[in-house]
Amino acid sequence: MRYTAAAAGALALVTTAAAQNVVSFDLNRGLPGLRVGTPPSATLTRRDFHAGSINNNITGGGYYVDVKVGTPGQPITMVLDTGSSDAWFLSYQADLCTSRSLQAYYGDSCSPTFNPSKSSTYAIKVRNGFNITYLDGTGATGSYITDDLEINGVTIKSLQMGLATSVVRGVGVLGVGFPQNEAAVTQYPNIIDELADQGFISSRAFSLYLNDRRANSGTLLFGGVDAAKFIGPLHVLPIPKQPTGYTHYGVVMSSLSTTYSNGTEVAVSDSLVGAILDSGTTLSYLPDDIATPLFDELGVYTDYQTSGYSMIDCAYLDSEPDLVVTFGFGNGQASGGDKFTIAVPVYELVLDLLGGYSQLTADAPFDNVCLFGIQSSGSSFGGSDGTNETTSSEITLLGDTFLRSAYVVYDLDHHQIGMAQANLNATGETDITELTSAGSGLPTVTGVSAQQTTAGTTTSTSTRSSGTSSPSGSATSGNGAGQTTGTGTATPTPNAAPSGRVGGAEAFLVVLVAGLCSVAGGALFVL
Ligand SMILES: *[C@@H]1O[C@H](CO)[C@@H](O)[C@H](O)[C@H]1NC(C)=O
Ligand SMILES: *[C@@H]1O[C@H](CO)[C@@H](O)[C@H](O)[C@H]1NC(C)=O
Ligand SMILES: *[C@@H]1O[C@H](CO)[C@@H](O)[C@H](O)[C@H]1NC(C)=O
Ligand SMILES: *[C@@H]1O[C@H](CO)[C@@H](O)[C@H](O)[C@H]1NC(C)=O
Ligand SMILES: CC(=O)N[C@H]1CO[C@H](CO)[C@@H](O)[C@@H]1O
Repeated sequence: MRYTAAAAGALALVTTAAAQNVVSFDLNRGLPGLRVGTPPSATLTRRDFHAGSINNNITGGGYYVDVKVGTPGQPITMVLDTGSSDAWFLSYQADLCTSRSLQAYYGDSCSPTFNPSKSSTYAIKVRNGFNITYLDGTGATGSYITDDLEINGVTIKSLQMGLATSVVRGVGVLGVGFPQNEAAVTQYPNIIDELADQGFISSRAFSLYLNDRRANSGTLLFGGVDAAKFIGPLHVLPIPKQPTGYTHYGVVMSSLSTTYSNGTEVAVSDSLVGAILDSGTTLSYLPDDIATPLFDELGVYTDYQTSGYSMIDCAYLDSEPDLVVTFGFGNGQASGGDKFTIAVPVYELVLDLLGGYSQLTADAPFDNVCLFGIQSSGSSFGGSDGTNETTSSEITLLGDTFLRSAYVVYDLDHHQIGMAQANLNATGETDITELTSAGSGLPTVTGVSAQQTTAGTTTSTSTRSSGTSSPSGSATSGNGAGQTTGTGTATPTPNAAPSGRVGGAEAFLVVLVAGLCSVAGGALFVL
């Protein structure tokens, strides 16, 4: 079964100090069911092509968690998604899982399914009440149920989840977003709420470390932050509130640049935009006016004719190991958060997955064609009429291709994001600080002083910490020297952005989320 690649990794326990209320487990990286079968639509419009046919295949899959549902526990694998808020999995009766013709049609088969009649703790919550639609146009419908969910030896009792009976994709989703973004008519306590309510963690917060593209697994840590896995201080960004409340993990992105090995930095953008951190999206998406100059700088070619995908010369996999794309965040003020940068090596953005798609790559101006890890949201999420449409949604989604270079703390209680450059392939002891809901924000935590396993990659990021959002948290932890030294990455000029534009950024995020709702029925998810 093609799916087995996704479920291959075993759950691995990460040891944590016994006194701490944290729940940690490994994430497995792998391929979702490949979808190279007949596309759902005979006419390959750009959007259909993107969403319905080969997207999962060429983007290389997502990050998976292995859980058990019911009593006795039935093993289930789910995609971890910070961009949505419902946990759901496949019923053993799901249409896709029971129909060979549907499997052929969607080019996918099912991961392990759930049989409610074999669980003594199962109950129906809202019959036929589950209906989620993701940004890529796919979705799932079924019933909301309650049952026990076991993750890494911790059993959450009676968690509300979706049991899908109609799906187009053979794997469920573990949404860890704000409950306000649930697909349900009536909001309910989701997995983050229940972990806190049932006393497993002291704050509705978790940390995500996806790790190097070439590593097989990352770590999801509920209720804590691990200072061994990032470099320098953990920077704090407020999550902008939306008219409907806190719905997405959005932050203010304030600059984008490229930096060459000789130290030359080329500014690509200094616009303030609202960016959504979305682990359920394998690529990253920038608005056209930021993506286009970046593409020009790196010689990225866009296939406007068929797929809309942007592609890069595979030579970048090793020709320029020190070339980085630098993402700036915050505006140094309370409204926008600490000003700092995250450096993403260009080789992390070169995805060698297009081998089977020569029809897409024939016109590229280079011989070895790789998918670029950053796409324009204009070309990818545009209309669905198959024309060379102009941008209809200028969204900024930072997916796995960005998130692998960052360590990110999602704090739902304080409405804050903590972020720092990831210490890739971190080995050895963890250095975990428990997160609590007390205080006004995330604690001050400092990671290691430098990337621990490799030389050659420019990873220094810190510029300065804003005094304005200083949290009053208690714990301080870390085993490294606090200050990073600038070794050639971009140093955004403090106060370069006029303060008045922060409002613009937030307004943009409002528009952006509203736009997404109209496209996607409220849920944000692309695989
Ligand atoms: C699910 O919601 C979508 C969008 O609102 C709607 O088009 C569809 O008919 C719904 N499906 C079911 C089974 O209710
Ligand atoms: C991380 O480990 C992988 C192999 O597991 C290796 O290919 C990669 O170069 C390492 N990355 C760093 C930054 O050390
Ligand atoms: C640094 O390298 C880039 C890319 O190779 C080149 O365009 C630029 O002119 C170089 N700058 C200096 C000062 O050598
Ligand atoms: C589509 O739009 C792009 C960007 O404006 C342009 O470069 C390209 O030539 C257009 N392609 C077609 C087929 O019109
Ligand atoms: C990542 C991945 O599995 N890519 C595959 C996509 O499909 C083509 C054609 O079947 C394969 O050659 C790739 O290996």
